Amino acid sequence: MKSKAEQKRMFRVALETKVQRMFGRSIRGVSEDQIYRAMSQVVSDLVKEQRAYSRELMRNHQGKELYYLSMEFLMGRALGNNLINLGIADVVEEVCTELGLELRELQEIEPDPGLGNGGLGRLAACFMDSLASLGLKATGCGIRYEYGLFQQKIVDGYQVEISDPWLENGSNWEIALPEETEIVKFGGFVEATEVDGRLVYEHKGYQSVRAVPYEMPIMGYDSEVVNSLRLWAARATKHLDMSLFGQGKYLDALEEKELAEVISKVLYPDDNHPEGKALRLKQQYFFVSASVQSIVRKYKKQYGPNFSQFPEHVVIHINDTHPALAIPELMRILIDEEGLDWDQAWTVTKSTFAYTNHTIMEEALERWPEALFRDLLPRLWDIVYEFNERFCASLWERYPGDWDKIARMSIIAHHEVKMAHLCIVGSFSVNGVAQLHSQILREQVFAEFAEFYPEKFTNVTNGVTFRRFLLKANPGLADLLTDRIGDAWIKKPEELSQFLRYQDDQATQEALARVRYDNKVALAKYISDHNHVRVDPRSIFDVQIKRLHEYKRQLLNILHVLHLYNRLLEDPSFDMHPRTFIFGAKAAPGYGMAKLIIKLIHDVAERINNDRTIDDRLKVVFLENYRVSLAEAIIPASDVSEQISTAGKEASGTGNMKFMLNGALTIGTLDGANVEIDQAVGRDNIFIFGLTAEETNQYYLDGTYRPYEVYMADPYLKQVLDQLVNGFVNAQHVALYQDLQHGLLHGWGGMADPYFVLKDFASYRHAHEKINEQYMQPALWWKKAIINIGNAGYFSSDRTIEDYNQRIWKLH
Ligand code: 26Q
Repeated sequence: MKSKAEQKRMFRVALETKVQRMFGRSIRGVSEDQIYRAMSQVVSDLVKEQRAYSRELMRNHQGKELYYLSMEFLMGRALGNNLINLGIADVVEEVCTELGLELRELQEIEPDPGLGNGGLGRLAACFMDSLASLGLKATGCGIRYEYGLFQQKIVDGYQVEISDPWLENGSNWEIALPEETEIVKFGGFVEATEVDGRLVYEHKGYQSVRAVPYEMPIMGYDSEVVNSLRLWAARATKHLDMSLFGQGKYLDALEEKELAEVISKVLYPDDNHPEGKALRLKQQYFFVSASVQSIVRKYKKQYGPNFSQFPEHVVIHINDTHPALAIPELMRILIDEEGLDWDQAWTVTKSTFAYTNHTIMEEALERWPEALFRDLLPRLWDIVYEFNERFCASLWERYPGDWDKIARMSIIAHHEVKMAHLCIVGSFSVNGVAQLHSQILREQVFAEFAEFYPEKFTNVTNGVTFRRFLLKANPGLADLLTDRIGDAWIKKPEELSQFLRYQDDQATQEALARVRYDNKVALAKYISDHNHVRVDPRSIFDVQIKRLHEYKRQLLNILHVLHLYNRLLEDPSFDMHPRTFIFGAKAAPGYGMAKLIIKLIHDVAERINNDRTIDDRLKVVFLENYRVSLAEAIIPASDVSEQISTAGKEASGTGNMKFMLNGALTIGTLDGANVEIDQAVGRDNIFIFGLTAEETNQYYLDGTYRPYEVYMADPYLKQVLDQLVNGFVNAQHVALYQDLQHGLLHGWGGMADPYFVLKDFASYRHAHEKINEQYMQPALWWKKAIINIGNAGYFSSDRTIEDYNQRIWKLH
């Protein structure tokens, strides 16, 4: 181990040399952007050295390897994370100071790659961190989107989407591997011929696309294993044929190239809502086919062509149904290319795949039209069809004559392929992402499958990486923890429970309050720079940051804010600690109601923030372009975490865990992982309100919910709902919120207020009253914050990965 002074000297020399070699100038003569580029190159060199060493170690590794297939990996910026994982963050910080630079500012230059929408994509990224940190061999497989999730601008209170060309200036964190290109085939037809008494299938008349892998090395914290995130880019198979130019066909050739490359062009911006477009299906097959082909190729190279051992060396995890085509794709490769018969191929396949479901909502389950599927993937269609025939036959044996049940469980029905059914039948394991979610899957959504395959169903509660969301995002708190309980918590999350000993210690409570205050000052500065609103760091920072969705109920939050404003205006004795409500959320571009709610938040903010009569006691801020790096800035500065989804709708939530870990107190419904957070901290240390999942489910079944009656019976609620349409919220545009209000009170053909915003309003209001009372008692509040931090260990993705490994993957 080199001394710190030596490490500093070496890093400084490496950086200065890199600057000279890249730009032909000395470090004094280059811009901050150029220094970032040089520094990221130096750090990426170190990571690659480590990776080479790790691969040497692993060369003869015979154990099982995990492939984690996901359409999304929402990785966040790499520089700071890699510095931490290399163990040189403070060395580099000091070198920067010597050079008159701010490491924090350099980090801000890195584009934040948005290769995911929200929870599902971020979970995949946390898993990559924990797998490497725990020393487990794993490869993430996904798509190298040229454009990530759109960047959000707010114009006059409305969301405007701007493209996100995150690769524009190249990336230092990836390694191109064109020699490992795979070919993916679309369209055409299948011809079956008999050869030596067996049917051989040939795919003809197809179009092929090249899949070129780019690997991003994934370092763990304090671990020798460096894993890879393998992202596939689509390229045309043929180069532009200049001879076509003379024939006037140059444009046709160009068009063909564009058609191939469009596959990996852009991430679909839908979250919890399947968009049934042909291009989306192409994306799915593209990355799944390339991944499975390369997995099989690597297996054969290492173990030869005997596939009976395949499941002992390979486990493929599919992150929701988006990569479900991997199942028939493996069947295809084993049968058509490796010569196995159906039963042999099926024996291998059904022991290879594990599937995680991330959504409860019926309407969010993926289905593909038969015609689209068959035209685009004719050979896979045949396989899925056969697969379904055999599955239905087995159902018939178990439930003879029960046609209705068989029709409900069938993979293909009403000319659609149900991807979740394909996953359940084709995997050896099916899991939900929080206890309540898994229970709902077992008892409601997939009840019939759980009866048929009881042994497959399990739960693995989600988790988040403490390295990014505490150590990196909140260095002040990390230092405080390490000062009190040592630094073992970074690798052993359960060690955080040692911090519980300090819950009544006044010095620790005050130190925690100071850390929070400093973080709030920093966030207040950000808000003042970006929103031109002055917020008081002594006010309660009450935060809701997540995708905008009706079920997540940002509407409930903003209606309550409006209510508080009414109280301040009307009741001079209203005793409220100053509050700052902070929102961050992107709406899917096609989701009109979600976009309207963003506008409503802005209209309410505009009205409140400009009202001098309330003495700055209430502020509302919408932070534009919510993304991973912004989450890292907001969460450590948050006092209150809003986790207020309609009970039974949020599969787990993971933001809830990040807030808890940083000592914010949760106001939430008994939904998703909130249920387990409640159990971990105890009811005194969380603000629970609202209907339970059982109650909402009962209303859905019996249809007795009457929001209009709730509205008429609660004058506070009536007031805010009336203000939506009477010009109070937006005097210029009175009609804007009429539809919204109508939907809540009467519905649009369907159920009125299906997310129970009105029904939960009163109990939400009361929960907020409790927050107000308790925040004004610092000894009580900070004790609760410490209890939250001390009980967060369970919600580490290290624990989640250990659970997956024990129950499902069984890696060594
Ligand atoms: C599907 C087809 C076509 C286009 C888009 C999609 C699509 C894309 C993203 C469907 C769903 C998603 C994302 C789902 C998601 O993020 N779910 C969240 O997963 C988290 C991790 O398990 C949970 O914590 C959240 O509760 C859940 O909402």
